[in-house]
Amino acid sequence: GDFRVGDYGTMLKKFCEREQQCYLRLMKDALRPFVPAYHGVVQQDEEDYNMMDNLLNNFSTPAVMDCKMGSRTYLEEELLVARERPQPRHDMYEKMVAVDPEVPTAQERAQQAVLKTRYMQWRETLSSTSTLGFRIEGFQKSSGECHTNFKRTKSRDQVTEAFDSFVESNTHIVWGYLRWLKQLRQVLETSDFFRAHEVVGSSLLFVHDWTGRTGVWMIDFAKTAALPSHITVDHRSPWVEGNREDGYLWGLDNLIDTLANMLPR
Ligand code: 4IP
Ligand code: MN
Repeated sequence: GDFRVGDYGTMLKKFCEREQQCYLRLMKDALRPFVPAYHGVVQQDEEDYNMMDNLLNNFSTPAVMDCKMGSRTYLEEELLVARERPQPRHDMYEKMVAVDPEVPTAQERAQQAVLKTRYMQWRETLSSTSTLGFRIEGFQKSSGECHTNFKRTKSRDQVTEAFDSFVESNTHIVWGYLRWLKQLRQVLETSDFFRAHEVVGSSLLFVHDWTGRTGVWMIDFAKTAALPSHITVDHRSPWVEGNREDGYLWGLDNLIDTLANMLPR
């Protein structure tokens, strides 16, 4: 896969230059406490890797959840490429019909292939990405039990049910996560990095363990792109092609609301 275990409690992720640029900037940004510490590039078996802290280090048999943030999961530049040099994908067609054989159009059926942007848009509307600005990608409980079947988890009730299963109905853990998320939101609103980037396909990694310890970190910046200086985004406005909005804060607001509603009133 794309990951390896590094020495001294680090982890290695397949090198991506865009991601490296993000980590280098993030290490000097107000967001630093909310991302894994970055330790540069290392080589293993002739492959380059970005090296960072393993976020699970200070936990004991942790439970881990990945939530993909934002209302859009592909870059605007991918849309341009799809128009200029369309590359229909058979693998994505297969993934699509495995979930719902009725979805492909007659043309897609004939080609047995779909464009990546079409696939990504379909995944957005099938899940809570388009309605809440985030989606659950998967989680692993401390028992090791994995849950990754969330492609159709869309409504607030479905998302709540999944969160409840992840925290095993422990409101203390929900409370801990809420504190992290509210702090993150405050820092995002002041971050120079966040102001100047379109954050797409990035996840929040939720970690807790039986001691009651919790943590939330931003991960995966392979599709986080620096904005041209004349473009500003607020991360909440709806996306219209060209405005580069990613819906990140809109999603974070909804995530915070959804978790807050799990606490007893
Ligand atoms: C995946 O689809 C995810 O959307 C990946 O995004 C994306 O990778 C893959 O595109 C796509 O096949 P499923 O989750 O439905 O399997 P992410 O890495 O953010 O999870 P990138 O990062 O490349 O957009 P391909 O082109 O890598 O297959
Ligand atoms: Mn990716």
